[in-house]
Amino acid sequence: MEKKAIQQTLVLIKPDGLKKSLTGNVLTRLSETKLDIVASKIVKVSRELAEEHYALLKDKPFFPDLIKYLMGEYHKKKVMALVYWGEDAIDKVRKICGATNPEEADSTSIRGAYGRITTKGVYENVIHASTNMEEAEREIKLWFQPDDIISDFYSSKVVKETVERRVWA
Ligand code: IDP
Ligand code: MG
Repeated sequence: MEKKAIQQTLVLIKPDGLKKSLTGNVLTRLSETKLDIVASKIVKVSRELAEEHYALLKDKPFFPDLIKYLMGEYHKKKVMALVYWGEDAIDKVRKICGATNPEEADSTSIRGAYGRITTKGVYENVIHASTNMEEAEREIKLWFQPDDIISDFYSSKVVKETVERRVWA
């Protein structure tokens, strides 16, 4: 049998998922994959981050609404970001997510079970998952810094910086 690749993939539980209290359900579904979670955090998504994340879709007619959706303007201003790691991670996670259009997604998939299309035509489909290894690398590096991830799959370096940052008072 062909050897399956060890991969990492970015998962986002989108603002509709958080608003509808679906975090537990989504994580339970994803746990069926037996993949490892190697990073996770709650993020307040800026316009820059949303636009960078969906940069490949910037010419689509639904892009402005998609950015507002990811920023949480229709739900809650937060997203849960995770990195899953393991054998065939990208396809395993995409399969449980289901098709992009929640009306077409298999009803046993996360998007089929919990997604909807709004009257404005936005696909509120609860979850994002990377489509291929290049996209996964770009997206993981966009959402996480090296020290946020407990596994070293991308090379990193140490730099000395004097930047202002917030610390506990
Ligand atoms: P994916 O999330 O299944 O990878 P993409 O084509 O990368 O699908 O689209 C990113 C997101 O943009 C989708 O998850 C969905 O929220 C939204 N989207 C994609 N296609 C449409 C569309 O035709 N109308 C409205 N929203 C869309
Ligand atoms: Mg995509």
